[in-house]
Amino acid sequence: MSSLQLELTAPETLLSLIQSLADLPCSAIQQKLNKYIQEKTGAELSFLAPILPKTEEIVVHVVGQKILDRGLRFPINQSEEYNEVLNRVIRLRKAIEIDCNQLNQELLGHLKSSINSTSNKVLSIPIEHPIDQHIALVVCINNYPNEANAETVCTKIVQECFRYCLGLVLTTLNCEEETRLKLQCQNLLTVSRKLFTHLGDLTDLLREIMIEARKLTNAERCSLFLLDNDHQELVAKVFDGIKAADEMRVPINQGIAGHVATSGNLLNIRNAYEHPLFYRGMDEVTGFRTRNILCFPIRDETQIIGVAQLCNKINGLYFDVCDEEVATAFSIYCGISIMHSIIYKKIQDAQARSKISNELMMYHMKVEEDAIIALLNCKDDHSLKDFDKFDFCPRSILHEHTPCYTLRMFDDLGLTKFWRIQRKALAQFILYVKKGYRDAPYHNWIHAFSVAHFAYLMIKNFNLVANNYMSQLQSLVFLVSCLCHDIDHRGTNNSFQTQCGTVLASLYSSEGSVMERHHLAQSMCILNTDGCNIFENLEGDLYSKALDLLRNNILATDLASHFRTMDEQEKMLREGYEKENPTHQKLLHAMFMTCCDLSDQTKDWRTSKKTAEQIYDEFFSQGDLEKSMGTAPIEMMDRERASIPNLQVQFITNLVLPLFQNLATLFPIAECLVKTIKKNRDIWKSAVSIFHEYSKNGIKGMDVLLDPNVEQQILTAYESQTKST
Ligand code: 7OY
Ligand code: ZN
Repeated sequence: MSSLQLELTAPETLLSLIQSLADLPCSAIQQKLNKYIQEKTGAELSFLAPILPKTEEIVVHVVGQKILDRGLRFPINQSEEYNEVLNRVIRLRKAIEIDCNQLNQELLGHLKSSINSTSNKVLSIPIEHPIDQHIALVVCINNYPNEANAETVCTKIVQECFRYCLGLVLTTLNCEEETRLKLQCQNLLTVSRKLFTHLGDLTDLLREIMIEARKLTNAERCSLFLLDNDHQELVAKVFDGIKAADEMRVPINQGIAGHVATSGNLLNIRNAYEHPLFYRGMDEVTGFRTRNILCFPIRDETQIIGVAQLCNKINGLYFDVCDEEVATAFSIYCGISIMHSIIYKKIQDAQARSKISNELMMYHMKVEEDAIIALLNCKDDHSLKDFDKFDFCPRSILHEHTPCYTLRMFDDLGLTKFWRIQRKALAQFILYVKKGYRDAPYHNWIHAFSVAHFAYLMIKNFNLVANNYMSQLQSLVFLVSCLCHDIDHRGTNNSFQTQCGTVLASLYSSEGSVMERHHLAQSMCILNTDGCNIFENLEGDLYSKALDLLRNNILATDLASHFRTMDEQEKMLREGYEKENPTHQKLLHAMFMTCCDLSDQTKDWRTSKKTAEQIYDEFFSQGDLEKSMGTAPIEMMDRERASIPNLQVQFITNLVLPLFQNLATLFPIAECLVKTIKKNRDIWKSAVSIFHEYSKNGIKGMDVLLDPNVEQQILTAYESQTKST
């Protein structure tokens, strides 16, 4: 190169330059441009320093012909001298000549290795973006010819070159920045997947987090602190990949980590020893020399839960904006996975606690060995005739004899023998189930016993097993289901649980049938108790089949479920029951369960009345409870408003009667049940006007029901009714 040309470059020269740039990666483009500029201006070295508008940093990728391992990034708003110069160049839109030593250290290192001369002049030339004022490119040239107007000529040459090439350079740069971001995202996703496989153990997870954080940012060391809000301290459980012998605690207002924890802002410290918050003590003890630090907060959805601290950028002077970006994104994954891990641990603890309290409960529920022996030795000397007839009333059995009669039902149906059930396990199971019932007015053990008795009656009188309406397994589970179906009932219904947000509702309300799911869970709990598992001997898939049947049966006792399937049941009976059809079986068994549950209405009038007393006692207690909580109970549960005989007539007409009429279409001998139900309903009908008279005198339904004189009045009214029709 002889001397600088003042005149403009021939268009062909620039056009062929552009042509040679087509479809090259950005680094190659920069190499060609540098070569062109060096040749044209006689500069010893030149490089492009594009300013990224988003992050306001300068990135140098190529110096002369040398492609750097990684882009040198430095923010233009940082108060280093070189930046001052750059800022002036950008602000004044004017080329400025400076001394080499004013350059950024790291950049200077690269320049020094590429130039021979000792002259250290640097010319920074702004390249203006034609549209967006903010984007400018700066090209620096070192050691250009020492001529009077060299500065102006160089600036002209460079600016002219970029009038043609800027668009191409910017587009390629943008494209490469996008690619970098895409890779960064992919990296983060891979890392997050890794983090989510370590949720089981928080220490494991924290160690993994540190390893990944170091890899992502190329850091020498990493420490992680969790915030202990109660003590206002930062706790390092794992320190730099090595499990600390003792957890290290730092007050929240101390040091760099403390500052980040309290301010919530990321801190990128280029020179640790110059930073006022840096504590040298640690380095002095460990012999490690901290050069720079990238420290960032880790949050859950609302607050800061910890701080991560990265030390010493490997193959770089300090952490750049890219590292800051990665750290910020990474910290989000950390926060989520740490929170998940903590919640996971809490769940496990809760499960363990629940298991322990279950064991405790079972321990205190424990039935005495003597009671089991007594039950096993009980004789049918209080033998009852007609125990297996539909008009037998199980409520008439002495309460202390009920376990013995329960055992007798299993024996009488041949279930104990067929399934080779250990008598001791069965006796213990029965006593546990009995203990599982509370003494609610209606939903107590006697209800369970009478429901089971009706199942026994159906199996026996309809000959369900021999007539292929049921398998031996279904028959066994049917009886067991009835015994268990209301276990631990609290005398309040499902809508009460949901409305009051009881613990049971929080467990089951999303699935519906809150109480029934609880009855099932309690039954499973007893089955899982030592010595109680009467299904223990069931082989192969019979055990899980039994549990499945138990579940279907108990859930079917929710009247809401009955109302949902009623139409289907009727359709099935209209179109003909198919014994081998599993859907039909399930529908029929559900119907059987409802029949058993409402079977009190198939007994004599005294039973129907006694049942009503208990049910309204329970209903009105719930109503009182609701009133005390400030909500209005439904009429049926409001002792001030409920008209008992009317409710009974409706209940029997709309629910009980159709149910048993359906039963009788399949089993004609059930016709006697329908007859009794109708009679009970008619007696309740006769009671309507009597209750009405009393209510005129301000006497409430419950008091009328319990009045011994009323019983005779009702029957008299009924008899005169039947005579007249
Ligand atoms: N006889 C009964 C129940 C009145 C054998 C329950 C109700 C109650 C009424 C609609 C629904 C209910 C109503 C059983 C028996 C047992 C029925 C569920 C109840 N005579 N009730 N009753 N159930 O919720 F119109 F409480 F478990 Cl009166
Ligand atoms: Zn029940």
